[in-house]
Amino acid sequence: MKFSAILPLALAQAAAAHYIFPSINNSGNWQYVRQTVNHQHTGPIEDVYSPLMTCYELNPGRGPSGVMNVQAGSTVTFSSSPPIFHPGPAIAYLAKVPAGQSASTWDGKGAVWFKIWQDNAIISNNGISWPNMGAAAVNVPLPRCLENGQYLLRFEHIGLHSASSIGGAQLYLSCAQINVQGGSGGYRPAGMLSFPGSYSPNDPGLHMNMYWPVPTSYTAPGGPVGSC
Ligand SMILES: *[C@@H]1O[C@H](CO)[C@@H](O)[C@H](O)[C@H]1NC(C)=O
Ligand SMILES: [Cu+2]
Repeated sequence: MKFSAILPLALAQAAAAHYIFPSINNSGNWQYVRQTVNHQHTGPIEDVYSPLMTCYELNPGRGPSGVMNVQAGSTVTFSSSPPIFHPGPAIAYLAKVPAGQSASTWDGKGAVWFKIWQDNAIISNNGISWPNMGAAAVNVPLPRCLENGQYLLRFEHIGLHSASSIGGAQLYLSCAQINVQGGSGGYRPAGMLSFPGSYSPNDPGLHMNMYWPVPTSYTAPGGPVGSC
């Protein structure tokens, strides 16, 4: 009888094998990153139309007071707790905080986001994988040519293991509050995006069978990365 009591717990733990991104550059958890709804259950967003797609915030519009000073052209390192467990891309977006507003309180709504980085799939005859698999920390390079000022930095990981069903892709994300210094300016976004708004459940990067037939290419949602 004891075994039958233990088994459901083991299954529950396996089902909860998700992850959160609570800190940048080994700072305190939620010190510079807005605390997310999943900070305890660590589960994903599966409805890309959810208002939670902006920053998955527990208390929208009430971020921590911390805004990390970072240099344009340097790296921001997101921690994953536990390490990234599902196969799929990591993507980083920025949104510039409007004049007169603060990175701690701005809501990040509207077509204000642009993609600055993603890690590209590694494809072979045996299958598709991504460099972030198993990573406890992921480095996001900031472009040298950003405008100086405050931004929200939205880090997203998409678990594609169940993406053969519509709505099966699992989105894990959080937003860090940063103040960019030393930028040369002139960054050219490839497009301005909204979260929610710019992803569709039918996007080929969100609805795909990643196992079979082995994909010959992968296009992440949100369009291309911009350039200097
Ligand atoms: C953050 O960490 C990266 C290395 O992971 C380092 O290159 C960068 O300078 C750090 N930024 C700050 C503001 O400490
Ligand atoms: Cu999971």
